[in-house]
Amino acid sequence: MAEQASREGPDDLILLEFPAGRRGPDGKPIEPHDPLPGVALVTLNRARALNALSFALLLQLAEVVEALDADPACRAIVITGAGTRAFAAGADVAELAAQTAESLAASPGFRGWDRVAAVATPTIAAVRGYALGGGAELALACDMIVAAEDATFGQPEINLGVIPGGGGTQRLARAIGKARTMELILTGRRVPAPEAERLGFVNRVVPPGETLGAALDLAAEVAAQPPEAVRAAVAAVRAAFETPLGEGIAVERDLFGSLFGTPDQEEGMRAFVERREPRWRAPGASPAAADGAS
Ligand code: CO8
Repeated sequence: MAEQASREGPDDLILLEFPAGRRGPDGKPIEPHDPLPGVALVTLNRARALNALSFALLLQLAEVVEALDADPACRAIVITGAGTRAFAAGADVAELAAQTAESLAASPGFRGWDRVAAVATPTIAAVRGYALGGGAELALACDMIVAAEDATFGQPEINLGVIPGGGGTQRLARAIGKARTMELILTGRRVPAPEAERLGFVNRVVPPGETLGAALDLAAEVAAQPPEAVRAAVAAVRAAFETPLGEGIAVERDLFGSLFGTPDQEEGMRAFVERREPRWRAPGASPAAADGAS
């Protein structure tokens, strides 16, 4: 997948642009294509249904994101929704309505959120419009969220007689605390982007047309950092959400130690001593390539 890849058939549930091209202020790709090295753009492509997350879409999403994760050329992944109205308005309610407890447990699509959350590559959600139910949960499964001023988050499942099932009760509680999470999940109230930013689960709020460009620029900044250190940092911070403090600190210490002897650590510290900028491996370059960087 190291070469530029893009799938743009109208029936594809997921579009992939890798490397993604830089966007102009209107969110459209700059011409000629200005690739952002190491950055992949994954688009949920069901705009007519407000990018509702059908099982088929979730499965394709997980497969595409995992394939990117396995590609050393990919250093950061941006996930967004097609169109301007929604990131994703939730799981596909028509499809959900026909499910049973057994069929849900057997469905591979159900694990889509966890599979996205589990990739080692940093992920950023670029959210315009509605991010509701499973859509909000998908954004929360990403490592960072860049939201448009017109973005709205919410867990409206209570209005359907169910509860969040894509990790929302857990990830939201860890992100903003029990009381706020209880309120949002028990009332189904929608949260506008500026409030989401104040609550602390959105990184930044930008004018709608600039959302994708801002997310891609953030991804490019991350993609330009030392790759092993980035993956270690991602794993360590995520551990804070999954382990008690003592265990998380042990995870951090192990990851810290594991970086010693890597090209990143050697180049980073050598550059500091030599009073120059570090030269990190370009996306796709082998670890050996960094040895010649000094
Ligand atoms: N599922 C299926 N179709 C949807 C969904 C959805 N979640 N959301 C919107 N659509 C479709 C509509 O049916 C409509 O299709 P059509 O034009 O063919 O009738 C089209 O998208 C446009 O939607 P609206 O006409 O409703 O647009 P409005 O602007 O009037 O309203 C809303 C926009 C407010 C976003 C409204 O569409 C809405 O309330 N959508 C549902 C939101 C919701 O309840 N989401 C939570 C779903 S449950 C969930 O996510 C559980 C996650 C865990 C599942 C784990 C199991 C796998």
